Amino acid sequence: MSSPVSYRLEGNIGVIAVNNPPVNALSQPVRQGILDAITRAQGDESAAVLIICEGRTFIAGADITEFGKPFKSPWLPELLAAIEASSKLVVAAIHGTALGGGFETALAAHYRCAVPAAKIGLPEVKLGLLPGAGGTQRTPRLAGVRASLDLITGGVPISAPQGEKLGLIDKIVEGDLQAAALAWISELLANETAIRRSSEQAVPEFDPAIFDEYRSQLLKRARGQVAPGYIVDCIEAAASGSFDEGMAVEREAFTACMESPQSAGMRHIFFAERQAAKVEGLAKDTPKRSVQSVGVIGGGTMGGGIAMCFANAGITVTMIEISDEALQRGLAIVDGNYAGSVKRGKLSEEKARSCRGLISGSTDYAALADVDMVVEAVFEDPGLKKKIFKQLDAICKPGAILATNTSYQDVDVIAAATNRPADVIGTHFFSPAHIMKLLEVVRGEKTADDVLATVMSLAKTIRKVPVVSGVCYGFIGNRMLRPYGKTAQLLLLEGASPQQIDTAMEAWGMAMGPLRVFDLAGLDVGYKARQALSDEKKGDPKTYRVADLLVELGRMGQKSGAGFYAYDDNRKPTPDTAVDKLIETVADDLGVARRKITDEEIVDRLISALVDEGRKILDEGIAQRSSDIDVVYVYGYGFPVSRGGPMFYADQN
Ligand code: T1G
Repeated sequence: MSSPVSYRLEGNIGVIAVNNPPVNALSQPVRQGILDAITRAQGDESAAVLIICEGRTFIAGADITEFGKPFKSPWLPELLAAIEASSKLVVAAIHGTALGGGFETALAAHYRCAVPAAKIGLPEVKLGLLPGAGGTQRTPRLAGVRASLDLITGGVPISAPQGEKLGLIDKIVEGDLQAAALAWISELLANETAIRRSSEQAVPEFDPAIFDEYRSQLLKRARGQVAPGYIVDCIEAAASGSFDEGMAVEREAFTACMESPQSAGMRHIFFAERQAAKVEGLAKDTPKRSVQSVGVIGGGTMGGGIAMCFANAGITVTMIEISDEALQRGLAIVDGNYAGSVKRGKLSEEKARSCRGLISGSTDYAALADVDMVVEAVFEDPGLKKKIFKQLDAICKPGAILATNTSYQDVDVIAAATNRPADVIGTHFFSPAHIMKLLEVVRGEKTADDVLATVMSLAKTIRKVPVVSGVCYGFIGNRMLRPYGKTAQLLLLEGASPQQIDTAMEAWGMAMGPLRVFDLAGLDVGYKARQALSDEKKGDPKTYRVADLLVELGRMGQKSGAGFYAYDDNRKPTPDTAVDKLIETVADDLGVARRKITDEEIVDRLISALVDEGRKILDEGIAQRSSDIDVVYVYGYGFPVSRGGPMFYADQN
């Protein structure tokens, strides 16, 4: 099999070209090919060496698929040492995203050039790792301590121009990268530019207090994560000792992270997210419909957020409301969200203005006659949804995709209200829709393949993480939330307080404990749903009596200032003895003996409730694969990514 790395002379410059699609990952053949090429260059007539990549990006990292398997030489740090030791000038030319081991390879070169649109970064921390090939040692020597701490503990790529400002990129080149890089190398040679090895540079001056300052910051920002602390240790070693000593510290820290369950969980989610975007049995080349304009029915919190998702991706949006007053309220929600995004630095003023300019409104469905897709986002009233879909069926052009943003309703029943069930699909966004990344794509019985393929692709365009679900009550996430919530109610009656349950789950890693989640969502939501059910359908009163009594006392949760907790004006939760007394009374009424319950039991029973329902969802074919369920819970329900999702966690423990 031919090597993914080629070597040739362009004049007096040796060109090492990597061609390992899709992202030029540093697989063993790539590492071997680069090593062979740099070794060959030492003895040939080249005066300098260029490392460049074909395809869409410079090397995007070590080959993550090799992790956890027996190691095969050459070892990346050794390869990078050979590049840096080259007796001939070595230049890396960057396009696309030079990430992780890819950027470490560029750092081992003596100089780096990049096109303006290129990005560089060391995102290993997002995999529960740290740069394991000198990134924690070379970066501080070029960019200084603080920038390195920010770049490596944050793991967020930066632009090439930002990299140039930090001293990580030496030249931004325009036009054809290879031609510009070769011209620049010739210039360097003509100027007899000295070889500069980053490992030999001294770390620029820094305040030694920065390391402990950073460690205390991480206690909050990276709660429970292992890798960030190690990263600080490595950068501190770079700043206080020799390169070789620092490399030894980095090696030990990298091994510790690689062997951690956290990294296994985070790597699992990395691949699970990409796997979820693939629909079994759907041909990769299924034609997709063009979606350049979208209608959003409903200008509430969800409708406003959904409108922004599309506008932020450059798609024009028409928001429909029942009256001008409701429409103005809806557009005001959008304005408020954009102002918030600008205030938080998520969007520039200019970007916010251009996106907002793509959203218009109407109270007349006729405004939707030419849109390519409609997302219905009214409240969960099945009769109203069916009425709306009848109207859409009559008004929208043939081929328009009709999507419902329902959390629970039967998409097939909604589709049956139209004469075009093949064009109907569920798109379950999560609140706040312009921030939450998960999108459950609910495939109806008659949903056409091209409609599904279009929406799965569109999800990526609007920067969502799509997961396909079949039709059932609550789809994947909310269906699993029901036994989870019921178990929480039982634990309350059996003796655990709301704050004990929530504190135990948040200490375990959940972003928010179950009772705080229900207070946030509103206890009246479940109450209304239960009112529509017969006693038999409601199930065991132990699983809902407390919540119902709270609602009947006007305690709907955060929105009413009290639910399982009392809330101050800033919505800060405080345990409420009135709730404790109510729980005790209900336990007594229902004959539930109370006892001391350990945090371990709380975690075990609540996670088991999720996993057991997840297994049923898999058995029924509602979810395609167990890793899809993990993606749903990590991206939609605050499950800790370091534990890999409920199904992965259950398999590991
Ligand atoms: N290894 C193996 N496969 C990878 C890969 C990698 N590093 N990165 C991407 N892929 C696959 C991915 O699974 C998908 O496969 C396809 O490429 C397209 O990816 C020693 C230890 C580069 C920004 O963390 O962030 O280096 O599904 O869908 O949206 O210190 O991929 O098509 O079969 O994501 O255009 C550090 C991870 C590794 C970068 C492109 N590097 N990758 O995004 O495409 S650890 C990373 C990404 C390391 C060193 C350490 C993104 C991307 P398939 P995609 P994209």
